[in-house]
Amino acid sequence: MSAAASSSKTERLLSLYRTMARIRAFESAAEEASKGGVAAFGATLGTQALVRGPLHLSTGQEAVPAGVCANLERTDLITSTHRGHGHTIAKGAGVSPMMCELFGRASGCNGGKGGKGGSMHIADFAIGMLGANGVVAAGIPIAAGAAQAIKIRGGREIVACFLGDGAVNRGPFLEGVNWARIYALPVLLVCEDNRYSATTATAAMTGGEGAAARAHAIGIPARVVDGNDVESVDEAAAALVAEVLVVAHEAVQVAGFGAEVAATVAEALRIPVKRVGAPRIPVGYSKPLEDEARVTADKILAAVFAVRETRRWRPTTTG
Ligand SMILES: Cc1ncc(C[n+]2csc(CCOP(=O)(O)OP(=O)(O)O)c2C)c(N)n1
Ligand SMILES: [Mg+2]
Repeated sequence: MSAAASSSKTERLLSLYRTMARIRAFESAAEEASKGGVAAFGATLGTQALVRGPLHLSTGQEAVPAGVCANLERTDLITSTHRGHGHTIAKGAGVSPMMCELFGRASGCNGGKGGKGGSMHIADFAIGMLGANGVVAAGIPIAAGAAQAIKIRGGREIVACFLGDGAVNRGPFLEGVNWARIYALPVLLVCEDNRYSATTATAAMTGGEGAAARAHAIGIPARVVDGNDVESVDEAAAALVAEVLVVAHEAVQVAGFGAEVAATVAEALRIPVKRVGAPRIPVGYSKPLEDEARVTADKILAAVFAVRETRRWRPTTTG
């Protein structure tokens, strides 16, 4: 390795380490400030603690936000989980406004709503942090929606979506990830697999091989790296960000029956469309058959409405 390459590698590692140290310091301070005020840390009535209410720390998980966010631009966006402090710091938020947010002060980082989000809904739109989220997996459709907006605008930003290993068992994971795939949206999904879903071992409630296997099944390239090794996270994030940008500029393929409608929708969303072959007519399709089917459908509908009519609830008169 040349001297220049070696010094730039040292600079990179120092910068990653600084982010990790900053996150750890913030989490330690938040824990200290919450003593007596938060259930997990011995809440007492009439407490004078500065942080009150829910507080979810990410102590020990610093390498993931540091390694991922080092590959994002300021204009890129992130969504987060209920443990959002580390992601917010790594994306570039100031720690003082963040701590004010935890203290419930108007000077908190949540913009015009400063102090109302607290730990679990911490956000900072100025640096592209769209919010921590108290609902497991809820950040995924938000990330897909934000990425759809970027695509409609013709932007080149990406959205990094942090999720926990517990999120892969919820419906929004399938819906959000599938949506991102079919519309080739610029989303980087980052699953922080700490083997637990809060207090429950994730393996005991997850079928199959977990997040990466599920991503593969939906057609998304995935890598598994050691989340304690910031260099590995950094390298994987760099490669995946590049891949996301390529995929995001890929045309969606439409083919077969209904292809024209799909193409019209995609074009309205300014998504490039590639038509694959001519629309196929289903075997056995013919005009008389279609007419017959329509008559049958009308009869069924009429029957359904008739049943509904007879069963309509009417208030009983008393007295
Ligand atoms: C929809 C929903 N169900 C249940 C909960 C309660 N809950 C809070 S954290 C958590 C576990 C989340 O696990 P994971 O995504 O792995 O995150 P971790 O706590 O490990 O960081 C659960 C079930 C919730 N917040 N939202
Ligand atoms: Mg977990």
